[in-house]
Amino acid sequence: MSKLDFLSELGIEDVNLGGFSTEWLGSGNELESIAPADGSKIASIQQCDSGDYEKIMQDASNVFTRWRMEPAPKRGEVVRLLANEFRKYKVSLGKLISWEMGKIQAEGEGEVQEMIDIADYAVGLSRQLYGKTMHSERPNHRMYEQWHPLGIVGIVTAFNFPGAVWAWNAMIAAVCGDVMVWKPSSKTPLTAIAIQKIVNRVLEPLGWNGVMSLLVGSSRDVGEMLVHDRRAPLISATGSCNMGRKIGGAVSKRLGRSLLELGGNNGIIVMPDADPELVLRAVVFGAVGTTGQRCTSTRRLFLHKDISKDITQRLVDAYSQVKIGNPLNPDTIMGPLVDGGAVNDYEAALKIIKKEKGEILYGGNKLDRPGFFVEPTLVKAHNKMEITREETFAPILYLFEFENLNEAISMHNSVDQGLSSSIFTRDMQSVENFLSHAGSDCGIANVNIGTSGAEIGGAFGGEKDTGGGREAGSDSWKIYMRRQTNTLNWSDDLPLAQGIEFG
Ligand code: UN1
Repeated sequence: MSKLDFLSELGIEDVNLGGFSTEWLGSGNELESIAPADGSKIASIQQCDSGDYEKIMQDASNVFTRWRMEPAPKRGEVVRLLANEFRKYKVSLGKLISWEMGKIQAEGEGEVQEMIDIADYAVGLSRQLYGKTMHSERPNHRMYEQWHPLGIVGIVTAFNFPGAVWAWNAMIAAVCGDVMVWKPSSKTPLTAIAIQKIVNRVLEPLGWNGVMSLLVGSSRDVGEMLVHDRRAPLISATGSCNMGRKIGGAVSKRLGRSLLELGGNNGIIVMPDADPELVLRAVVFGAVGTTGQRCTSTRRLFLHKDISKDITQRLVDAYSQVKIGNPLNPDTIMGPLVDGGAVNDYEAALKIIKKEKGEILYGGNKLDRPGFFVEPTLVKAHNKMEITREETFAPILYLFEFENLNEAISMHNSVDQGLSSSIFTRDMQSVENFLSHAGSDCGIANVNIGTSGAEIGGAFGGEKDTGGGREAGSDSWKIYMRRQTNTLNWSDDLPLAQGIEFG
C-alpha cells in the first residue's frame, strides 16, 4: 500500500483528540479510524463525552456574542483566509479523504476543491446578504427586512463526503454570523480532525477559536445531545432517510429548524436519440464513482426500448474494464466500500435482487481480498422489484426498459426519494417535458449530464423523503439566518395599518 506521508503533513498522530472548541478535548471512549482499502488502523481518536460537549457548547455560545457583531464582509475575509489554507492542503487532505473513506484520490482532491469553491462563493456572499425594502401603506413610514445570525448551527455529516458537506454548511453559516458545532461521521473522524487543524491555523491567531468546533463522538451520546439542545436553533444533517426522520422529529419537537439532506434513488432516462458515448460516461461515473456511495449516485437507468440492448451491452463492456483497487493508486477507478457493514448491505441487497427475479448482468460479488471490495453490479430490473425502491449505498445499478417518455417519467417518480435526476436526449420536447411541472419531481434535474457531481453554485437538495433541505449556492444561505421585518415611523402621528381608527 502507499506511503502515508500525508498524515504527518496534516498533523495526524497515532492518538488524536476528537474535540475542539477553544482547545483540544477528548475524555470519552476511544474510536479507531480504519482504512477501507486494507482494514488497517490509521489512528485512534479520543472521543468527546458529555463534559466535553458542554464545554464546546458554552464556548460556542460565548464566541457567538462577538462573532455576530463582526461585519459580514469581515467574516468573509476570515473565510477567504480559510479558502487559501484549504488550497495548500488540496493534495494531502484529498489523500486522507481517499484513504479513510475509500473514494479514489481524484475524487478526494475533487472534494477538497468543492470545499475551496464554497469558501470562495461564501466570501462574495458576505457582501450580498440582501434583505428587501417594501412600501409602507402608512405615510412617512419605512418598511424593510434584514437578516440576523441564528446562533449555533449543529452540523451532522456522513462518511461519504467527509469534508465538502461540512464546508457547504460551515462556510455559508460563517459569513452569516453563526458559529458551528460539527459532529462528523464516526467512520471518518480523522478527516474531520485534519480539517479542524487547518481551520485552527486561521482562526486561532485571529482570536476566533470557537467559531468552528469539532465534536467527534457517537450519535447515541453527543449526537443526541446536540439534536435535542435548544442552544442550537438549526441542525443541518446529511444521511439516510431513517436518520433524517429521527433527527427531524427530535428537532421539530423543540420547534427548532432542521436542514435535511437525505437519501436519493437517482435515475437517468435515456431517449432513443441520446449520444451513447455521453450516456456511457455519465452512467459509469454516476453509478461506479465513489463506489456508488454518493447520495447523488445513479441507481436506476431507464432505457428506451430501441436503444436498450445497445446501451446495456456497452455498459457490460465498460463495467468489465473498471479497475478496482487501492484508491490512492492513480489507475484505480473504483475503491472499496467504506466498511464491512456496507459490504453486508450490498450482499443483502443482492440476495433480495435474486429473490425478486432481477437478472444480474454483471458483477454481484464481494471480492476475496483484504479490505471492503465488491464488484460494480448491473441488474436487469422490473417494476415489481421492491429493492429498486430503496437506496442501497453500493455500486448497484438497476436497468429498466420503457416505451415512451411519460411511462419513463412515471416510473422515475414512483419512488419515495427525490434528490437528483437526468435525461439524455437532443430532442427539445423531451427536455421540456422532463423539466416541466409534470416532469422530474427531484430537487435536481439535469439534461445530458449525470445525476452526481453538482456544482456548488446551485441549491443542493431534494424533495419527498430526501428531506426538502437546500444547501450550498443560490439563496440557501437564508436558512442559516433569521429574518426580521422592521417598520419605522418617522411621522408625528401614529396611523394604524388597515386604516383602523382606535379610541
Ligand atoms: C453527497 O453525496 O452527500 O453532487 C453530496 C455531488 C457532490 C455532492 C454529493 N457535489 O455528487
